[in-house]
Amino acid sequence: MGQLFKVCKALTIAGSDSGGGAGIQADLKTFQEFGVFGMSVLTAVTAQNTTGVHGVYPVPLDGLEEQLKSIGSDLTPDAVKTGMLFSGDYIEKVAYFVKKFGWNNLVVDPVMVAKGGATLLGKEALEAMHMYMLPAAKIITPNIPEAEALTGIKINSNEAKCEAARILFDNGADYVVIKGGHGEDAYVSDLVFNGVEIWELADKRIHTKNTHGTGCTFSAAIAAELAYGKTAENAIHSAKRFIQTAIENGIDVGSGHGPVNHFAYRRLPHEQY
Ligand code: PXL
Repeated sequence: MGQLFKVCKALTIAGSDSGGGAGIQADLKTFQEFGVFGMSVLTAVTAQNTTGVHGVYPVPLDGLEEQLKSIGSDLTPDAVKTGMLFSGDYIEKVAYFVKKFGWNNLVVDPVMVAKGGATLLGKEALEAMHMYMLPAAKIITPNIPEAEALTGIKINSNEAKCEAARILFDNGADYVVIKGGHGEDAYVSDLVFNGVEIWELADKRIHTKNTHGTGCTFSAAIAAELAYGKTAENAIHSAKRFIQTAIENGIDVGSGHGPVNHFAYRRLPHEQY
């Protein structure tokens, strides 16, 4: 007779990236690397490769609902992350079931635009993000353009970044992580705020075009660590190490913006980083 193992479980609610670098695919690969059992609820399918997004096809809203119920009625995730939520209706639906099933260990990656500029969340959905997702979030992980869109603040100084973090915290997230990847400095500095303390996580900027899936992978790594019962602080720190290694060891597939390397952290000898 086979043995049965108890495992920690994480759920991603996001879009599919046929190219395998971002979205659901990045999330499941990341969960697997952390040894967490991964589950997925799809909001939309993108037709995509390393050269860009060639089409976005939403899953029907009742299909989204059935997926959420299927997970909630049986599988009890230890942590949940959201990525591409597509539109306000989809956000409302997701938030309703997150609350109904008591999924409190929630990481919200407020995905809005793909690297090539394709819209993954309509502007009209910002209101729903504020009303439903931010209050439900344990951790929110916007990049600078997303933090600007969510707060209406132009982030052109450190003070503005802190101000944006405070607004997002006041909106209901327990931890705000504003990622610094979109800057130009030699160091990428992510700002973390928990309502009491504000601190920065810095590491050297890697000059590479292979950064596709960075945001998805980072938030999935946080969710994986939360699924193990790690504190938010420890989960964020560990995810930062994971994504730094994944960017440093990007993989060479496709002719455009290649993906980060999801298996680098586990497979490379640790002396290398
Ligand atoms: O990285 C943001 C993102 C999230 N989800 C899906 C995507 C992308 C970027 O391309 O395709 C499905």
